[in-house]
Amino acid sequence: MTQPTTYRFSFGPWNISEGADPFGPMVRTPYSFEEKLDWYRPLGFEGVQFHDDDAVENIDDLSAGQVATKARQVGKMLADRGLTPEFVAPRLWFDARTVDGGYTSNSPSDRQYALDRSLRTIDVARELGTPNIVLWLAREGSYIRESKNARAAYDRILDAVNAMLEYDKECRIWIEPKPNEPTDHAYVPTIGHALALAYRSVDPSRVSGLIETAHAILAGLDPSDEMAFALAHDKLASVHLNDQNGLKYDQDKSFGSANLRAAFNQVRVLEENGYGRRGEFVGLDVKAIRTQKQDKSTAHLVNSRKTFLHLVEKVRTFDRELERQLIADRDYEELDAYTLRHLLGVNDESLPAIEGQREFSRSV
Ligand code: 3MF
Ligand code: MG
Repeated sequence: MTQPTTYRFSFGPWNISEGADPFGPMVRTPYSFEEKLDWYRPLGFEGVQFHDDDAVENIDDLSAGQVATKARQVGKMLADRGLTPEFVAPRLWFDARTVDGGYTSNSPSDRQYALDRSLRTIDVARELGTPNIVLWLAREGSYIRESKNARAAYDRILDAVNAMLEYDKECRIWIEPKPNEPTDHAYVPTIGHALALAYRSVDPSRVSGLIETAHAILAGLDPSDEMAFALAHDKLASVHLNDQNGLKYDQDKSFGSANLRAAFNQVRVLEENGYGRRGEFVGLDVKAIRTQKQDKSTAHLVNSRKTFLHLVEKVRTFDRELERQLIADRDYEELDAYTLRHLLGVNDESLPAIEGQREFSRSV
């Protein structure tokens, strides 16, 4: 029998946030980057996810040499704490030159900025000690359909991916699809789109996907099925587990908070397909809710990690023989009911003990 997977967890420094939203300011004071790094191990996390400027502040104002020096220093800060850099993502949605998008901007000089910045991100990743680059294509979309040529946009995204692959023969690109927000519609909304781009690239073996629960839900899709699709292509490089209560702004709720059963199914698909056995991290892209007090700024991370591990236990204790029988009998109604009982941690025998139910069972 193969050993059970020991899961490793990761998050990014932005996941310890201060509660600002479009309607109000911060409600907690920021912790320094070093303070955040000090928390990883005690909270049960080993992997650190970065935006390029999480690692190297003011990256656009520094020379290539300065960027490399700073990134090496951060790499040392990680090593000192027993932490692993998981990936670096170019933050292509903040600068004035990315107002109309990065790779798909209508301005050639802005597109050039986006590419230059992405190559700089690869330098940061190399110095930090990871080959992995995440592309969350934040503004690669439009608010007004007629303002951009969607067909050209796909070519431009592909050109950027290819230029990155050619710039560094070791780097790996993980596309994190999201269907909307901040743009109206994004050009790479689902994992299917991301992997189609991967196969068209100059080196498909180095391009794969990162699936975020909330992003799949916003696309109207089941996150576990999206994960299964990527796993079937051996292209699930990482995950951003969280939760999302319907079609709203991107909520980044704690994992399992809105739909425990969907969370169970994500864990099920990961566990059944050996996700994590080759070192893949369980990433949690969860946000502290605005009402949290300062000293509880990390509870959402701890809770999400615990929920994941409880659900691993639920997957491992699922009655496989019963499942096999019910599927063979095509009794999906009972499979549904068994799944709910299993998640509730109850069995049918416990029902008569509930007052009122006793009356009910006697009367029928
Ligand atoms: C946006 C996201 C982002 C990305 C991050 C890394 C704030 O919806 O999920 O997190 O995950 O920028 O690519
Ligand atoms: Mg994310």
